[in-house]
Amino acid sequence: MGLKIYINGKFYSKEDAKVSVFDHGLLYGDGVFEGIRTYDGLIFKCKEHIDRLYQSAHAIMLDIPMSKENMTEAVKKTLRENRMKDSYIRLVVTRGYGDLGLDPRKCGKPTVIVITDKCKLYPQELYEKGLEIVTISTQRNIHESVNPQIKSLNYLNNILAKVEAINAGVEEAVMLNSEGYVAECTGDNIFMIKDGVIYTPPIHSGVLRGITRGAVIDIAHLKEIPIKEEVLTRYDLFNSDEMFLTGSAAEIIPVVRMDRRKIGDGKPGKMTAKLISEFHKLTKVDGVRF
Ligand code: PXG
Repeated sequence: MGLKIYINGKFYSKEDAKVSVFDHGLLYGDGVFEGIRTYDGLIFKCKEHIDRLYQSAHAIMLDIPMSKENMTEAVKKTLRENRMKDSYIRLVVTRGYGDLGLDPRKCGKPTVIVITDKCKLYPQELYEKGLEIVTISTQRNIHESVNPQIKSLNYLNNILAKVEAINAGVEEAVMLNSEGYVAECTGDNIFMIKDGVIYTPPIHSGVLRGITRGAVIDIAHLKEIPIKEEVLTRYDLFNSDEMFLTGSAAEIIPVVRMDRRKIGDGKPGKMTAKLISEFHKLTKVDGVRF
């Protein structure tokens, strides 16, 4: 049995799962999405992801034509249909079928898509050896134009940054905000540790309020590890003892080099390892069964 993809209440094979060329999700990137993980039959931080999807939609005045409960059911149903216990879910809501103009009023009904796939983490080797990252020149979107909190289908800001990272021969990029302070990576939040304190940029630095970021903050509080949301510069990162990135796909991944500077002793740090192990414990309990 092949993969089944949910579109507007029906299941389609991978080959038949298609949307119209008049869908404003395609024409303008007009829509929102979520990336969610499941671990051994549990949807990790399910409520948080569903809530964020509806908040993104609300911010762009997109009325999702179903309740949060029904959306959660659609996700569960898709997971059961595909018999996947450990997977990556892509939940997409587009403005829907319209005409060639921008006007969202021309779009009759949003398109709701649920795709489940195998988890696509970075190669295991990078979790063991740590990642190298570079600062790139594409600034993170400013909140007055496209707020980084909106997980919209328009990810060109992040893709341009990713292209710069790839051109530099590495996998991830540090994006700065318009004031030159550290914001986040292309699909991950950024953290550093200095003298036993964990630091991450505050939301007003122009970052997505990552759900994995939130989980790390919760773990730190629970384990009584000091954690601060503080405006950070590249200098702070260069001189940190440990660094790591967080995201639903990447989970927690250590960073060992940034802009050719060694971070700490150039190996994944001990506190990072502790956080990774606590995070894995959390994925076993914090979720909704499907
Ligand atoms: N920042 C940005 C800009 C993101 O898009 C994160 C941080 C991490 O947030 P969560 O809630 O996942 O902890 C994201 C989300 C991918 C992929 O396939 C990942 C994201 C977005 C798009 C694609 O790796 N991460």
